[in-house]
Amino acid sequence: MIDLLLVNPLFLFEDPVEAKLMTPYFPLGLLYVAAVAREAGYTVEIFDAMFAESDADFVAELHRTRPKVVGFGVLATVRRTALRLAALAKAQDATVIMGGADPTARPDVYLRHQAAEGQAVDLVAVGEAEATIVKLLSLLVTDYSFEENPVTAQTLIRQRLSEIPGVAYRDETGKVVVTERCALLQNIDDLPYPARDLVNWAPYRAAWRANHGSFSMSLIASRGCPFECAWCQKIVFGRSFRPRDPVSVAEELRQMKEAYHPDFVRIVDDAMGIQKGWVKAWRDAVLEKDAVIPFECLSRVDLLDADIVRWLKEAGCQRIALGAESGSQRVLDAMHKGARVEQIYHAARICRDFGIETYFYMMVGYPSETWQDLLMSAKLLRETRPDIFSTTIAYPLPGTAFYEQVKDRLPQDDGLVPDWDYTAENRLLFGRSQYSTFFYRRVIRWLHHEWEDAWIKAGKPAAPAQRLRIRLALWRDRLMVRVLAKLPGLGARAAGWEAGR
Ligand code: B12
Repeated sequence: MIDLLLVNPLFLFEDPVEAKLMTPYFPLGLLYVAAVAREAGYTVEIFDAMFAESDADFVAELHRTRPKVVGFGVLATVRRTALRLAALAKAQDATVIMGGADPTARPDVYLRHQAAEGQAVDLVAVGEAEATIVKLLSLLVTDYSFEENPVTAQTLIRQRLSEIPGVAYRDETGKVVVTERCALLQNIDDLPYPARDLVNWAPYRAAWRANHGSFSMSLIASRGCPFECAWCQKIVFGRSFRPRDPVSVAEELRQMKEAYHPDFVRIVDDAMGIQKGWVKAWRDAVLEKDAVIPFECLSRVDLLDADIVRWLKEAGCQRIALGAESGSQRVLDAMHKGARVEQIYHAARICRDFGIETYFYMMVGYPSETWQDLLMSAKLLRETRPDIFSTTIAYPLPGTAFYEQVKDRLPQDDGLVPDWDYTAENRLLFGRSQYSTFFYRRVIRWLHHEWEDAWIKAGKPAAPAQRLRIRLALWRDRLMVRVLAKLPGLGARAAGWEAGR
């Protein structure tokens, strides 16, 4: 019998987007939770649904490990799966805890969820959870054992829960209680490194190499982001910026290199370069420890200058992802992006000068965006020519300013905003948007063809047949989106998004 079984509830075969991308990363949050629980003396194992074939694999793991507590790390995309697996864990009499961004944003959804045999979730760890999980394990595993007297234990545990910050639970009347937020960790360097040794990396390595030729793992060097992008859910780490000791981050890289031989690393910080001096100190430490692994990171266009980009390059950076979002200053301002369109051009240029690839995140469908704004995004993509880009349709996550702005206009489902799923994403937003789902789907394809065409015009080698195909597709898309933009019903909708009708 083990104390804690931690679960990554993402089955690749259930997620069409992840299955197509085939860039699986094991969630770092679970690995930090595992590391602190283990350090506190508890026995911890992991069930990773990523490459599992069915729920039966999870049930077999429950039978094998007989965990006292089962903890799930959950994003909105896997909420349904997590709740389904939670019911299976509950059936084995485990205490079920949910943690991560989505349970933090809406603990009531989890605690009110009814499975066939009653409620599937006992507790939600709200926010940064390393301190919370140790307190919860102490309560659930060390102090009270459900085996001895389940009813008394339940009552005593409830009384004690109210004293633990960062927890949501149901009181004896069934009401959801959320205790005060747990203070953010003062010094994240006190944390152990993520417990990567608990994960079976073989299928990850195989999937990455088969699909991309190189195996990538992730690492986080800082927590939090002080910027205010209105759609960004900062519900776990907030706006405080807490960098780790650069030498410790370099040492973690060195150990990863030695133990797992990744070909590539994804640094998942919200924005690299918030403190310029940190980047330089980290570059020095990485070089000194011979810890260079080619990596990619995310930054902001207004943070990058030639020094930062050079230091990143020297530390092994191959690609920088940038939230360009839109070519329209008006839309960037509406998003509270805090950056200027010229800075997108500038950042793309410096990265190119240093031989670093750029990946742009673009967003369409943000409230108040017009056809003119979309034309500016197409122009931006043509003129900056990022090496890669992807386009997301704006999705209001709870806890964001964007969500607050539009929540009264979202379709409700049983009093709750419906789950994220890849088909509902569009329905959810565009049920009341200015343009139709169909229109935005065409816009995404059109932007892609503008970008491909610009690369060919800039001299990228392409066979004549391919050039012709892209040209024709571009003309077709241009015509289509222009017509759709003017067609109420099919392209444009009568109701104005900004007007809130
Ligand atoms: C890296 C990353 C990714 C990577 C890798 C994800 C992974 N599996 O590791 C990729 C690119 C795949 C990705 C994809 C997506 N992501 Co993402 N991603 C991130 C990012 C930048 C870092 C995540 C991370 O490692 N954080 C560091 C760890 C230490 O923090 P943490 O996970 O929050 O864990 C802490 C607590 O939450 C808690 N906790 C977590 N798990 C558990 C479990 C238990 C039992 C307990 C007690 C506590 C606990 O304790 C941890 C330690 O304090 C975050 C932003 C952020 N700053 O966190 C967005 C973020 C998590 N992603 C987000 C989104 C929207 C997505 C996508 C839906 C995007 C899309 N359009 O497709 C997809 C969904 C993927 C999927 N199918 O699940 C949102 C989450 C929205 C939500 N409420 O679910 C975030 C918050 C971005 C944002 N600011 O809006 N993502």
